[in-house]
Amino acid sequence: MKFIHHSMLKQAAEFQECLRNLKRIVALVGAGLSASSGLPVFRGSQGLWKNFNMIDLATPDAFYIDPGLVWQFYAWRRHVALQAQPNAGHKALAALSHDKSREFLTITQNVDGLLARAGHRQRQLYEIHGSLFELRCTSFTCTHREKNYEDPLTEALAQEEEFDREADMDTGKLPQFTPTKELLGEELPLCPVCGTLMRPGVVWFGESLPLRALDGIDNFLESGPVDLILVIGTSGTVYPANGYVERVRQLGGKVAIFNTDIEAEVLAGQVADTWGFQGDAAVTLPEMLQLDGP
Ligand code: BJW
Ligand code: ZN
Repeated sequence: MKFIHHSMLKQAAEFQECLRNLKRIVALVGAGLSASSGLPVFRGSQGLWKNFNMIDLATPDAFYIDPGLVWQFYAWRRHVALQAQPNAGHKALAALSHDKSREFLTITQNVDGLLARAGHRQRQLYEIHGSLFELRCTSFTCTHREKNYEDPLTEALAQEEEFDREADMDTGKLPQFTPTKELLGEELPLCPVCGTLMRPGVVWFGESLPLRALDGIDNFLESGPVDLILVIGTSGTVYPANGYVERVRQLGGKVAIFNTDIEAEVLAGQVADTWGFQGDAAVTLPEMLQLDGP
């Protein structure tokens, strides 16, 4: 539609004009930023793993009931993330984190480690939902936690051979649903200190977020005006991450949304102090931050 196209160009020009003078910037990142690196998002038709709902698996209850199932889910996520490469969107944020003329902070809900691998400055990167590559002991009396990039984590957690779409199409084979195997305690990651079952170092529903990260973010928000929040590839459904958008608005900051799916009013430029850039964030973000070339 011509109208939308025109409005998008207008928003882009206005955003880039404004961006020059915006000195304190926050980015709030969600699964959509890693989508074009091949990592699935949580909500919507894609948010499935072997017919299980990804949201249901990211809970303490699921782990309590069937740690083997939940570990297979996370082993698969680790495997996919390790195979994936950071995209131009990750790199654009990484570049912004090195821009000495601004104060910048990224709050990421993603646990895939791709922003760090893109070279984002660690001190300005807050992984508020933890990391796929951190493991911690589930014993109440043991404090062991470790960084771990091994793939597979244990022999039993090795990924089955992936379905070779092209080869199998040639032979007329159909993809088959593999029932998830039952795993016993000894086949899962165990604590090297006390032998208890370990768990992924991520934040599940009902769990509290890492206090150090929340404090670091609060410090930034309280130590001066915030000019802009970039809201990238997130459905904004999860508390407390979603609260940062309103907080920045209340501090007088503007909002720029990068998503494949944006409300019509935002696209039409009818929401005050809000820009919307519809499309793959790996394309729109580097374009709007103008960091993709000379
Ligand atoms: C693209 C794109 C492309 C696609 N380019 N864009 C009522 C009952 C019980 C609890 C609560 C309640 N009300 C509130 C709560 C608290 C709860 C909560 O928020 N629940 C709501 C869902 C209702 N929050 C918590 O429990 C948090 N803890 C907490 O609050 O503690 C205190 C407390 C305890 C108990 C009660 C109340 C308070 C913890 C939240 C932890 C969330 N954890 C997960 C799993 C992490 C580990 C893992 O990765 O496995 O975090 S859930 C999952 O959602 C994951 C994500 O980080 C998070 C956000 O998802 P995200 O990133 O937004 O992804 P999607 O899929 O939702 O959206 C993708 C977006 O990208 C879409 O918009 C697409 O359009 C877009 N997109 N492709 C650009 N190429
Ligand atoms: Zn232990």
